[in-house]
Formats: sequence, C-alpha cells, structure tokens
Amino acid sequence: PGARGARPAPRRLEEVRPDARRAQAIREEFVHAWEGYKRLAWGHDEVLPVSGRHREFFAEGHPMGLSIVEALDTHHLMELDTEVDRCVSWIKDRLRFDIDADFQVFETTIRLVGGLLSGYLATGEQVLLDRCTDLADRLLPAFTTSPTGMPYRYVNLRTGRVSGATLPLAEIGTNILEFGTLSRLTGDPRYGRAAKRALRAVVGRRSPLDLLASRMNVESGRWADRTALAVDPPADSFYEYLWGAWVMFDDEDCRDWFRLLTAALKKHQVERVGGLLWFKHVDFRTGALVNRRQSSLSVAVLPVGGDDELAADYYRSWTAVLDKYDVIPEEIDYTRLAALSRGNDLRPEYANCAFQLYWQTGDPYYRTTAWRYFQNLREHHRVRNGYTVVTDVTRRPMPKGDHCPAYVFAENFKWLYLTFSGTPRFDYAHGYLSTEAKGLRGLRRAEGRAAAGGTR
Ligand code: DMJ
Repeated sequence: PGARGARPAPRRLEEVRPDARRAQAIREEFVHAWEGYKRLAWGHDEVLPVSGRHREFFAEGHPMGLSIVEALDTHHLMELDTEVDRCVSWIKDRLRFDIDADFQVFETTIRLVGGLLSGYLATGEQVLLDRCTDLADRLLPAFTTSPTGMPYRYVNLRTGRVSGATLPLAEIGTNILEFGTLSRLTGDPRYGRAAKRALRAVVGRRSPLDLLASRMNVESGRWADRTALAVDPPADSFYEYLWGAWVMFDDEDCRDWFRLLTAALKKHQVERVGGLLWFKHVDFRTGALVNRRQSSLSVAVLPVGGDDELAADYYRSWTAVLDKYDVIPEEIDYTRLAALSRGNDLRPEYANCAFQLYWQTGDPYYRTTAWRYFQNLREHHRVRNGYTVVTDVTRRPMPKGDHCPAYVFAENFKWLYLTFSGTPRFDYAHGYLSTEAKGLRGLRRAEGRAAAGGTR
C-alpha cells in the first residue's frame, strides 16, 4: 500500500528459529493450567484453582465456556489437536447466544467474537463462523442504536436492549479487527462499517492538542472526563486497533489517525526519568500534569505502531520493573518504580510485547527477558490445579489469590510459545494477532483439516 508519506507496516521475522526445549517447557505449563480448568470448571467461564470452584465472567448463571473459546487457537498452535476437537465439540453442542442478560460489548467482542473467528480460521469448522456471526448480529444494536455510532457498553443478547452510555476509549474502539475480519469472511460489510464509524466519531472529538480524554458519553458525544492516559488502560487497545486496521485492512484513515494521535502523545506526554521512558497523564485540553501513575497493561500497545525505538525504550522501562519485583505489579508510580497496586492478575502484556519486538527485530534480548518472565510466572503463579493470580508482588513468598482469568488460555502461554517455538502452524511473515492474542491472520490449518467449511 502506498499513500502520502506511507511507511510500510513493521517488518517481521519470516520465521522464528525454534528453541525446542523452551517451547516444550512453555507448552507443558499451558497444559498444566488447562488440565486444572478441565478438572474443576469445564464448561464454566473461569476456574478458581485454589478453592477448586469456578465462576462466570459475563453473566451470573450463564456459563459461556469462556476458557474453552479462549484456549482453542492456542491448542491449535501447540498442536494439541485432541483438545482442539474437544473445544470445537463443546462449542457445537453447548454454546448458544439467545440469552436474556446484558453482555459487555468490548469483552464479548475481543474474547468470544475473536475466539470464534480464530477458531474458525484454525480449523475451518463452519459452525464456529456461524456462531460468531450470530453473536456479532446480537452485538450490532450497541452500535446502530447509538446516535453517535459509538457503541453502548452493554447489550442484552436476546432483546437487543442497550445500556451504559458512558464508557472508556478501549471499550469504544477495540472492535475493528474482529468486525472487519468477520466482514471479510462473510462478505457482509455491516460489522466493519460499524466499527470504523465508532473510531471516526472518537477521533473527531480530539482536543486542539490532538489528545483524547479517557471516557465518553456515546449518546451526547461529550467527554465525561479530561484526562489523557496515553497508552494506559482504559485507553490502551484503542490505539492498538487503529494501527491494526492499517496492517490488516490497509485502512489509511486509521493509519493517519494513529500517527496523528501518537505524535501528540509523544509531544505532550513522554517523560524520561532516570533514563527510562514513561507517559504522564495530562489534561487533554491544556497538557497540564495530572499524575505519574502507569499501568502494566500499557506495555503491550506500542510495538504494534511502527515506532520501533519508542516501543523498545518502553519495553526496557518495564524490564526494569520486572528486574525489581520479579513479577510486575499492576500499577506503579514511575518516578520511584513504586508499586501502587501490588497484585498481578496473571497479566500477559509483557510477554505480548516481548513477542512483538522479537518478531520485529530478531534481537535475542527479547527472548532472554521473555524467558525470565516465564520462569517467574512458573515460580510465583503455579499451583497444583493450574495457575493463579498473586496479591502482593513485594512479599516472599508471594501471596496467591484464587482466580485464573480466561485470557491466560489465550495469551500468556501463546505469546511465549510463539516467541520460542517457530511453530509451523503460524505464518510469521503475514500473521496478525488481536489484543486478546487471537490469530486473525496467518493461522495454518492442520493437515487433513478442511480448507474451508467443515461440519456444522
Ligand atoms: C485482556 O483481555 C486483553 O489483553 C486486553 O487487551 C486487556 N486486558 C486483558 C489482559 O490483561
């Protein structure tokens, strides 16, 4: 694609030299987590591996088998084909969306729509695409009934009733990759179009400094606060998806919006402390300082954006936090690298960033640090029935909580496995993964799987 001042999307390693020993160790730990889920929580959304209980993620009393949908393409990439079949069968037999409950549009999109799409792309099972289309049709009213085109926060999957008019940036604008992919696969442009309209509506409301605040009322189209968070949540994946739409769909508007907005945040929010790069929170109209907090989730955003130097610097900042605590706390005061929120909810973002940067540069530094992340994960989060969150990274031994978030099955082990395995099931030259690590491009089918179609 060539356009005004276009720079190609970041170059990537076309193949990753396998480190079979490390890849196998990562795969074993994924299987350990999965077996705990299967034993204690099969069919439910998430396992509580310490107490042996389970919980639902979207709506009480409505199990969606979320961990199953999240795990499907990870099993595929790791060539755990019996588990792929087990997951597909469960979805075919049990997963239905005619549910009288409010579902959060953002989480439903990145986890379930994305999971069904990547499952379809991995296996060719038509039933997965059919379920995905049914679900997306039920989500669409969140976009189409909004006067601004920016989605409501919740939608009742049975009735289409929408609710929640004020929501953060990430929830408004993390859908174009899933919806655009669905439009491509079905030939129905409504999904991608709705997602693009929402992005345009946000960008059109930027401040004269070209900064975005963090929460919007999608009915009035007015901001509900004034704080520009840069790549911190709940803004984070909003930026990721602008660039992603350029890489996946050659969308030049999204590329230009990404560049415009990130140039502004570089100008007004970058701060260097002791040689480390951070992004201060500022008033989006004046640029005045609001605070110097930083969330560990933000590390995953920049490497997607073609600014290798900035992304590499930011990764080094978070590596300093990893070095200090072994497990990165949820939130820090970056002036002192002090933990403000001391837990870690089994966060995948550091591994996500390591993979992206390794993929883009081939620099072994990213493998060395990713391996350190993995060793700490195994040391501090592993329990008899899988993996669990920790509640205070400053104490030894780290006290454990009782929860294995479903994204662990989609993300942590997959990012690590892709970094070390060089799996033939992933096309490193052309692949693309979503914010939830769903393979939306470049998944290679197993031999013997249908090229398209499959059983219903
Ligand atoms: C995941 O659902 C996704 O990575 C999302 O982008 C942010 N939050 C979790 C993981 O921390």
